[in-house]
Formats: sequence, C-alpha cells, structure tokens
Amino acid sequence: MKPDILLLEPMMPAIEAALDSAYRVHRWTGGTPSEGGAIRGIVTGGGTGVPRTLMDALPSLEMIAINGIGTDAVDLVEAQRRHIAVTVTRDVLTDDVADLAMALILASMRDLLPGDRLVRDGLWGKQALPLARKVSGARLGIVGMGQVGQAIGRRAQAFAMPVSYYSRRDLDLPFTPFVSDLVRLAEQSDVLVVAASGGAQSRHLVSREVIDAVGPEGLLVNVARGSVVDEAALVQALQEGRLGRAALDVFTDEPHVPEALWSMPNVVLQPHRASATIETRQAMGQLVLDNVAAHFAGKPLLTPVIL
Ligand code: 8YV
Repeated sequence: MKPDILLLEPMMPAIEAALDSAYRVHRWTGGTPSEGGAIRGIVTGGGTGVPRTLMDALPSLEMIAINGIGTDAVDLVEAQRRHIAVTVTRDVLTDDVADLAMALILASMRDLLPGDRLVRDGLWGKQALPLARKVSGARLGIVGMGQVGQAIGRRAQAFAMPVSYYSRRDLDLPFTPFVSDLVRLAEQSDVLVVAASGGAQSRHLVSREVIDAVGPEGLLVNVARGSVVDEAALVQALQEGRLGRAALDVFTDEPHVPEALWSMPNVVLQPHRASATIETRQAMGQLVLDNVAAHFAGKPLLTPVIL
C-alpha cells in the first residue's frame, strides 16, 4: 500500500505528479485532516513548516521533508523526541537566494521600480527622477555567513564592494573580515544584508539600534526570515527617515506586509520568492522526492537535518 503523505503547500506540477504516483497524497486545507491517523510523511515549505498542533494530531508521522532550507517553522526538538526524520533542500537554492539579494540591492539603490513606473506612466521627459545611489564600491555588511551569506559575499566582490560580516562566530574566511559587534558592522556598511537563519536565537537580531546604525543613507536587505528583523522598528525608522531604504523578500507574518510599506518609494517588496525559479524549484522538488523515497525505502536520507 502506498504511504500516506500530507502536502502542506503547492509544488511544481511535475513534482506533485511524481508524489501522486508514489504516495497517497492528501492536500492540506488547514486544521486537522480527517485522515490524520494514516499520515506518515509531510512535505512542506520552509516558511510554512509544520504547525505544532498539526504535528501533535498526526500520531503516525515518521518524516517531514522541507522544500527549503529553513527549519525555524518546525519544532525540531519535538521531532527528535518522536524520532521523526526531518530533511531540507540543502545546497540547491543557495545561488538563487544570493542572486535575489544582489537583485534587491541593485533594484533599490538604482531606483529601478520608480524608473520603470515613470516610463509606464508616460512621464519620461516630463518629470525628473532623483539621482540614484552607486552600487559598485558600496560597503556591504552581511548578517549570517552560512552558505547564502558567503554566496552573496562572492557576488559582491565582483561589484568591488568591500565585504564584512557578522556571525555567531568568526569563520576565518580568507576574503572578508568578521565584525563581532552587529551595530558596528551596520555603522560601517552602506548596505546591510540579512542572511541569517530564523528561529529564537536570531529573533529581532536586527534591532532598532542596528537599523539606526544602517542610517538615513543606508539600505537594509532581508532575504532570510522576517523574524530576524524587528519589523515594527523597521517601519518606524523608514517613516521617520532614520533608515534610507529597505528591500525585503521576507516578513514577520507572511503573507501580511505592513501597509505602511506599500506606498514608500524607497522600499522594494517581494513575496518571499528568493528560491522561486524553475531550475531551483525543480532541483528542490527532486531532492524532496529523493528524501521521501529514501525514507520509505529504509535507505539513508540525502539531506537530513542533524540536531
Ligand atoms: C522557499 C524558504 O520559499 O528555503 C527556505 O527556507 O523559505 C524558501 O526557499 C520555501 O521553502 C518554499 O515554500
């Protein structure tokens, strides 16, 4: 008999078709599914994770395959206690997230969206745009220097951006200095990019003080998790002109984006799309399929989360 799987968010049609052919796939509609007792596997996204109430309602759950790298929305301690295996799609989305971070830096500092809007509104030649800011040579601070942070650093080097970073510890990287104080890093950066994992340990790491240190001429970019930034402080700093610009792919309470941000011309907004390319979602989906298949075949998982 095919194992029962609960799919928490949509995936590419080809990936869903492959799941459908190998498993009895139940699509989550919120709450506790009536077939809860039969569910042995969950496939979910990094942002969605698994609500704890749902996890508690699935007594036969053996594995959670996250279609992403973030584990902050899954209770890993509880998973370990219940011997539920958890996998992520390590490595395959690093480039895309770093690419989007660069795209957000470029879009924000070069005023891409106001320029685009001016052309579409037929105002070229009628209305002047303020001059933008130069990206090449701007000083970049990276918060969280895992694979994504390092990939952003490598890209920034091609833009002649001096790169420094803040991390839980000095990683002794050859190309970029470690700064042990996040406020100091923010002070000495023109652009601060958040690439740290979410979770209790990083909640509101980018505080009002850090945002103020980025300052009225600075740009804050977040491609990590909304929870890492104090969003209320961010909105207030933008409203009061204490922060120059923000470019955000992630938010505290997705898909809710604070309405105050919607009309700000110095803010670039994306709907959590850093890994949303055909190529990467295909590779992520394949890794999910391979991990789920390995689990039900009793073989070693390809990319397990190890606590
Ligand atoms: C995805 C993510 O958008 O990797 C993560 O943790 O949040 C993103 O890559 C998400 O997992 C797909 O829902």
